[in-house]
Amino acid sequence: MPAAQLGRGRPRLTERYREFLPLTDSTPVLTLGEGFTPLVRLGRIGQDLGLANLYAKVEGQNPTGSFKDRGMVVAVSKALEAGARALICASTGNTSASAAAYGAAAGLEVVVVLPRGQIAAGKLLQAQVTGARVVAVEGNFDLALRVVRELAESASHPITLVNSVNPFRLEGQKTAAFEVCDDLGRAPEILAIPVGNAGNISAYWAGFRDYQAAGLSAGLPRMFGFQAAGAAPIVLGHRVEAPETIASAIRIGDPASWTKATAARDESDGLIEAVSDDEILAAWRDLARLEGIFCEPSSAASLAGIRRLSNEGRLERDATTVCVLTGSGLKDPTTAAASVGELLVAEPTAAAVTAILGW
Ligand code: AN7
Repeated sequence: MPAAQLGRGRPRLTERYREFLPLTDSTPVLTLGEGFTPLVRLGRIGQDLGLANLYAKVEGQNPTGSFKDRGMVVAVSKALEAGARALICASTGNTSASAAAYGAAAGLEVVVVLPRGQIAAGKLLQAQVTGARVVAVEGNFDLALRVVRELAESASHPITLVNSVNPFRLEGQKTAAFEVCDDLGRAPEILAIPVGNAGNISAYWAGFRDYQAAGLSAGLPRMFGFQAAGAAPIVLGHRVEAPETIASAIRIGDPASWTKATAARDESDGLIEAVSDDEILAAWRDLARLEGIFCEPSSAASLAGIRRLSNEGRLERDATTVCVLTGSGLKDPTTAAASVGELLVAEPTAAAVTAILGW
């Protein structure tokens, strides 16, 4: 297939930012339509908090419903270029959904190793339906990652590890920072983001720096990372053996990109703090009810953190603040179902519906 864009349709992410990506003329072209996600002003929540310039980067609008697609498209393209036949990853759910989809599109075998019983229902189904072989192991994500790292090193046939320890993943994920700058016309002053394995905060920071160095954006944000309180190794300064939080995507006790994340924090005059499950769920509910944005619970850690800092008087009111909402709410129907009331049931008449609504 020719690499050229046809007509005036939607551009391809890997073309739009090609100069910043490790792609060559011999890298196969692969796309599911990743990137170009909206930056949405959080008008009602911003007003409540007294923050005039509060935005969400809605990453749930990627092809498999999370930001992982930005890095996966690059990692799988490079795996194809290198002659890989199979992909492998560990995951809290979104990486496996993305790897399974891009692997299917590329015609590669995909194996995902997941912590048993800890994956949101939608994510597990995505991997299964798109044809990945799913292996559930007892234990947590950190253990599963250890297993796949060993497998990728020792396997007798060419198999590519597509966790974020694969450098092409973070290269692709930088594109989200480029988009934020393009939409705002400059870098934001604060970038708030959930932190799990700590790849994304590292990728954003690298992206903001690259874009500024290329003369394409002015300024650099302070990077504000938020971990769930029960899975906050970077905040505590030590590994967490049994991480626990309702935010299953970031239930990680030993982040692979720990050092990069603390460098991003320190170089940007930022912070990495913990938010409780209650704070996460409150932010998640408000994003849906006040802004119409249905993200997954882990994603709301970014807004939960901003809300806490705002309430503590630690934010400048007019600072341009972007909360990254990393995944779609449809991923985790179980948590969603537990948060809503009983369905109203009525006879199919206007009178019966009127009565049950109390109008
Ligand atoms: C929705 O899928 O680690 O700090 O295996 O799915 O870059 O790890 C997911 C992580 C935030 C944290 N929000 O990003 C996986 C996985 C959502 C996520 C994160 C994840 P990183």
